[in-house]
Amino acid sequence: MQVVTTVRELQDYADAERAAGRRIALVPTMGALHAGHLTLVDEGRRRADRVVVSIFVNPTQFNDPKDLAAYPRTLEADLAACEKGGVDVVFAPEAPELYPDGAQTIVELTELAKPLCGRTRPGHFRGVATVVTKLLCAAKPHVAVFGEKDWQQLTVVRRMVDDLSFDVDVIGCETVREPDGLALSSRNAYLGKAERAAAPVLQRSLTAGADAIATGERDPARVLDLMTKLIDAEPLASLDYMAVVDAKTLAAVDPLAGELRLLGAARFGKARLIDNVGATAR
Ligand code: PAJ
Repeated sequence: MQVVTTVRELQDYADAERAAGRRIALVPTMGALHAGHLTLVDEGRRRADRVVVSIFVNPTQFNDPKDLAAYPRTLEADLAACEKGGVDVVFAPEAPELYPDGAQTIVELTELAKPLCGRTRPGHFRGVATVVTKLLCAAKPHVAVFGEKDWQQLTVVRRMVDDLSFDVDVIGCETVREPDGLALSSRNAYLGKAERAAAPVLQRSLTAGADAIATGERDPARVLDLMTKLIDAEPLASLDYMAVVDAKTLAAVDPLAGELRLLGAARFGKARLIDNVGATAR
């Protein structure tokens, strides 16, 4: 496994692999790798000949400097996990490599970045879209693999790739969960014992909403009310948002119809956790 830190080296690698007729998969991450990230690596290996994992705690997507400072950095363990997972190249640049002095180009989505996490985290998706653009230009992948865990991010990336005609297939992978339903997340490390025990309420409430839709509920307000009440009943949870929206456009749907996504965010102590599940209303 190679570790490269400059865009030039990664582009040279990509050019050589492409010239040899090999397909490249990119798995963008911020490190602190867990089993969720590693399923993306597995998917990349299934779909390409070479897997590149980027590890970069992207400063521009953190709207809170304290959150950026506290974000777990575990490069040694991450490299070992990548090696074990069959990764070919880890791209681990320092910030000035991706944001050189004088950089002023940003990528911004006008609508998809506004609701849900965009409301609580202004500028977050601008940072995500900008860094993912840079990573695609650096790794020149045939496929880029993302988790459904960050549904709005996946939606933003798909839209951006279409809008900018990036020649890459975006693949979404199912959320990997703990046995009690909690979605794996680097931020779970912030949970105290009682908060950890309380945190699965987020997935339980989303699933309760999806079940209501599956059994015929078509009023989004009633689904929202049901989900919100479950979160409110957990004293250690503080609700950020709950929503039921069109899975692709993230727009409100009333009455509920078609492919839907139920998304939620809540704080448990220092950790702000997000999750989502799908539902279909026919
Ligand atoms: P990060 O939070 O490190 O996540 C990297 C990728 O792993 C994302 O595509 C995310 O959706 C996926 N992922 C996280 N937890 C998962 C789980 N439990 N199951 C399946 N996939 C999971 O998302 C980012 O980094 C950044 O915003 C990034 C795209 C790298 C841009 O900086």
